[in-house]
Amino acid sequence: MAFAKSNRMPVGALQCENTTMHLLKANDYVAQGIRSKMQQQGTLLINITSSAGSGKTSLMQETARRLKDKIKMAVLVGDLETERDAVRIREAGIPSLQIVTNGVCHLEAQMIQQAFGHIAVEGLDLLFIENVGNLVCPAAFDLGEDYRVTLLASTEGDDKPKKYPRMFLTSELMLVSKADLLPYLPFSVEAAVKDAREVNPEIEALTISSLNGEGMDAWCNWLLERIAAKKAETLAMPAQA
Ligand SMILES: Nc1nc2c(ncn2[C@@H]2O[C@H](COP(=O)(O)OP(=O)(O)OP(=O)(O)O)[C@@H](O)[C@H]2O)c(=O)[nH]1
Ligand SMILES: [Mg+2]
Repeated sequence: MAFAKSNRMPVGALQCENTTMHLLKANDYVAQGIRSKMQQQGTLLINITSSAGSGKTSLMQETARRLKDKIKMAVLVGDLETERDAVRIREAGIPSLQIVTNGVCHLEAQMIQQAFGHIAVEGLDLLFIENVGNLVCPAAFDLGEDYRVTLLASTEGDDKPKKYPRMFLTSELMLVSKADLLPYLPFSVEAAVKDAREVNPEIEALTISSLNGEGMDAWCNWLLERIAAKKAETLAMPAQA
């Protein structure tokens, strides 16, 4: 007897759950290797996440313009297709490598590991990973980062932290981006920060605009403080035999 569509169980749900567990265990193992490599060389690793189009690449370009003469930095950037973001970042004056995921909606640690064979990361003070634009899947994959920074654009609506809680739960900093548009939109920064802190009481928040420069000094200082702390940690480590 045929079942009504609404009564059908999702096929394969349990198998999917197990597969994901194994995949994530393998991912975490590789991520730990990346973390220890970055620790050895004193490079701060930041994973930048957000929905598609929230301003990640624009932020990478603007950060490069402001910091490239002070520190050594590079960006790995993930997208389903095209080299466009890496080209934009290189035009801002720093090395960038595009990781084309061929349809995969997030970056995995093994992709970062492979990328290390194609871009010089030794001696960097700061390495950004611009993740694929997606507030869901990238939240599950540790890339060995020191900090996860999530952009929430004023154009997306202030209700997103509770709707996509895992991303905000696993982030240390939320950047409310496209702040130059706030006067024209029904977006409350206060409501977004309140929601994000109900999900993750520890999350820090800054309001930024890559277009008019608002909040960029605070963002660059946030980075420079953490770069200095990472260097100090590496210097304090016992020398390798
Ligand atoms: N008004 C305004 N527009 C911005 C700002 N930052 C980025 N944009 C615009 O938003 C659009 C998307 O910006 P991107 O930097 O490409 O966003 P993204 O998050 O890298 O996009 P994906 O990599 O495709 O997920 C572009 O048209 C940018 O010009 C900003 O601060 N203010
Ligand atoms: Mg981008």
